[in-house]
Amino acid sequence: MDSKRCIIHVDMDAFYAAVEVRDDPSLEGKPLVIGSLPHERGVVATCSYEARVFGVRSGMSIKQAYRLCPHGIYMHPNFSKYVEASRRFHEIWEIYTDLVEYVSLDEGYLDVSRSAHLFGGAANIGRDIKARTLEKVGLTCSVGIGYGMMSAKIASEEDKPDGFFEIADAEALNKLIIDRNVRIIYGIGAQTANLLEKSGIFTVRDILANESRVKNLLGKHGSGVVALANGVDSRRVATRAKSKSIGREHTFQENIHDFEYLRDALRVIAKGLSFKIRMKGMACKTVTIKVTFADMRQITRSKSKGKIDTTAEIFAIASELLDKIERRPVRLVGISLSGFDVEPAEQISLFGGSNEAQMKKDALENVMLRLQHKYGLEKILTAREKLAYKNIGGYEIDEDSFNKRI
Ligand code: DCP
Ligand code: MG
Repeated sequence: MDSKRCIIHVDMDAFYAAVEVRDDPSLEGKPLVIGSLPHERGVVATCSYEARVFGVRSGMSIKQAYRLCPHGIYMHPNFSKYVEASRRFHEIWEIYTDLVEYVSLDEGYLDVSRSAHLFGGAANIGRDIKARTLEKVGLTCSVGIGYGMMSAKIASEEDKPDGFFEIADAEALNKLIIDRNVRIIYGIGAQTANLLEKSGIFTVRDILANESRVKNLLGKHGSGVVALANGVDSRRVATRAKSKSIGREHTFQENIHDFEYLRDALRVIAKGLSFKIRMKGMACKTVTIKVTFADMRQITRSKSKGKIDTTAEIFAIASELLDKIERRPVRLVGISLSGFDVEPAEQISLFGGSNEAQMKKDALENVMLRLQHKYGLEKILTAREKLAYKNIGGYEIDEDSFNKRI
């Protein structure tokens, strides 16, 4: 399993400085230093690339920066602006996957292993993120695509600013970094690098030629470093804890007697839920429907199957469960999905496969999913769903509305 991991690392370019330039175009092309002012005590938070030419760097004392770049423009940071910008491009990232690790305001990892095929591949996602971020937030970023987290991060640094770089596999990584300083390896900081240098180990090549020595020198840290130097990188994108169940429900304005009407509501809910879990690259085992009758009595009915993720599958089960419920006036229906410890569907293969009809159906649903994503969920509905949508009177998608991300 897990043969093809696909990780994207995004890092904004000269982040604080870029926001200031965006908001005041007269700063464009100038050496801009964000941090303390030259007469204050303090450091450089960041600076524009024009200031970097003079040797100014993040973390440097502002006095030193001033010596290097006396004609620069010096400004205090405006944190609230950076937080707001960050919120906006995080929303763009979340279009493509829910597996996001937010490293800082301006940097994050996206695990798109399971969703890349929905968007025509990871490279397309990377290009899309760059274009949307520029268009919607007015900022450039650098995107790295890797087969693991370290390769993605190295890739994003490779072509900065406004970069785009891909490292397809361990071989490509090896080629790129073999003669670089050991500090390119994730987890090797100044101290570790020093220790290695004292043993004559300066480059990745030196690590590979001295694996057991490195392991001895670095103790339990050592085998991880050696593995990474060999391109073996299994670190996971650390997202917030996965939920045990995902559900949506709808309360009707008036009690419903017509079960066909309820079925329509379930159809719309099923669609939203399918969309949601498939975007996360998830599938579930159990579908539960919840019904609250007019007298407030509530019941749930569940059914489990091997692997469920499409609208049709969720709806079929929900509909079957609905049939078993006594026919009394209803004020609320909902569906929840659980049992996410199941491997999602394989990517659709264009080359054979035993069940061609099913594959075609899946392919169609994937196209739909992409369109929904692009245009908003409720705009792309099948005729039947359109009717259902209309029938239940503008069903409100829950707070995770996908439209807000468009
Ligand atoms: N930052 C800071 N102090 C530091 C380093 C960074 O306050 N010592 C802040 C300012 C940066 C932001 O964090 O704008 C992001 O840090 P990066 O290291 O990603 O640097 P930049 O985005 O500014 O530049 P780059 O284009 O190199 O990513
Ligand atoms: Mg940055």
